Amino acid sequence: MITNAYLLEVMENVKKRNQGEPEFHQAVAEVLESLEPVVEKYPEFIEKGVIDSIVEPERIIKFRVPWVDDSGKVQINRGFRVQFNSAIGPYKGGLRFHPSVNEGIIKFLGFEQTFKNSLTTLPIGGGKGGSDFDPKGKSDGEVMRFCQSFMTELQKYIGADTDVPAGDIGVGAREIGYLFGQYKRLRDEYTGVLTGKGLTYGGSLARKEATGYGLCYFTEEMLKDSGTSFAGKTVVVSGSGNVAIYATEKATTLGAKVVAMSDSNGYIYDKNGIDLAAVKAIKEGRRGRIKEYLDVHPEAEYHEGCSGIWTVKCDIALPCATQNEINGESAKALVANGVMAVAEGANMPSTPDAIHTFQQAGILFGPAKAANAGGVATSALEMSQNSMRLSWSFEEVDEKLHGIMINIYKSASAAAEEFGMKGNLVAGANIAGFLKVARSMLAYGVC
Ligand code: NDP
Ligand code: 2IT
Repeated sequence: MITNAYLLEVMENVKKRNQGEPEFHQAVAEVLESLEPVVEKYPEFIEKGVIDSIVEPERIIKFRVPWVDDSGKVQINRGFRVQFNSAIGPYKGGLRFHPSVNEGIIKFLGFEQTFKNSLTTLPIGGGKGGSDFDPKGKSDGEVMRFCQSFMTELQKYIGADTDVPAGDIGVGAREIGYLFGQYKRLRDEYTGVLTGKGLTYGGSLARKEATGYGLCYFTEEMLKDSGTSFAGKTVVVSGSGNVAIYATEKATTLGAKVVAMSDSNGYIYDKNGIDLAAVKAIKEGRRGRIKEYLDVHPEAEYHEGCSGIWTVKCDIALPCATQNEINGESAKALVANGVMAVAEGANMPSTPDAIHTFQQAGILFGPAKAANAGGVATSALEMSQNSMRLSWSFEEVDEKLHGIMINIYKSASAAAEEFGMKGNLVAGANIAGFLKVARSMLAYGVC
């Protein structure tokens, strides 16, 4: 709960000016609450307008995306790019293609991205974009025509030193290929304007793995501080996309057994441990449904509905699907089943109620901004390699990623302790991420 009168007023203004955008309100409320002790110590952040400014995106771009489907019919989607904050570097953040996308969702993601990117210590500002286009069930040709139309408009606003998009839900290697190809064609330049590119055209080794691996590196640090590790632990991972697959891979390498994964239709439970090669074949290979796991492993179980996955008993839960996928009730079920750590691979997957439940129960909780920052950190490493026109080995990038995740854990822990909330990584990540951005904004004067 926010109690500071000024911050309460800022929150009321955000609600008034951004009506009908509950996810954005949720993201802002959490950060403002964490900042109470910060503005007490540094009143200049209020006096110089930094707080008022940081909740307002620098620029919102919204556009029509017309494309022609396989039957010859014209389809119209909406495209968005929210350039939230460029205080510490060019806007950086993914593109999400999902039917649920709207301005409020992109705003919440861009806002969170600003603090996440700051935590990486790399010079990247915050942005996010996407469309309500649904790639599910579309042919490659349809996805290509959509991506080309989307980029035809977006290219006016982005650039390697201005704004560098990447993937998110529904945007993977295939989409980035179509988007980069169209940018190159229209602008006649070959620069690192997108990250998550294919390895033959400027992509970085280990970018594909980075969010999931980084999530496990972060979780490992949380566990280490409590005198334990992944070894021998039972893990539940929601989702079965990019983040979920590589979180499962790394958790397994670190000695854990992942017993459940999901998609938006349902979840699989395999008491013997998930066969990740089978999941990759279904999801990365043929874009199938998680239910098809049973074709290869009939001894496993499939349950309709994705939220049931939180009733599976586990030591560690890694939500890697989407926002608000763990509500208060699911959090209670996890706690009742003895979960010891929850770390967020997805953006804002836990509702405020769920976070409260975990914190009250004394469970280790790694918030998204910190725990899933490995993806964007490695994107920034891809930008560096593109600028230098060279490429690092997988091991080099992975080692840098590992170091960055350890450092994020340390700075979030240290900030929590410094501001009197030891062990509260939600507050610690918000504060540590905020300070670098806010100090830069102060340096610029009114901005
Ligand atoms: P993908 O598109 O690769 O996978 C998304 C997965 O989540 C799929 O299994 C999908 O199931 C499931 N999912 C999506 N929407 C819903 C929903 N409304 N309810 C239930 N399940 C859903 O995306 P990513 O793995 O890239 O992204 C997953 C999360 O991680 C997102 O929150 C994203 O913002 C976050 N993230 C991603 C990063 C990256 O580098 N890619 C970096 C940091 C965070 P289905 O196939 O049925 O839709
Ligand atoms: O939410 C995220 O951090 C991402 N989707 C990755 C963004 C990026 O620019 O790599």
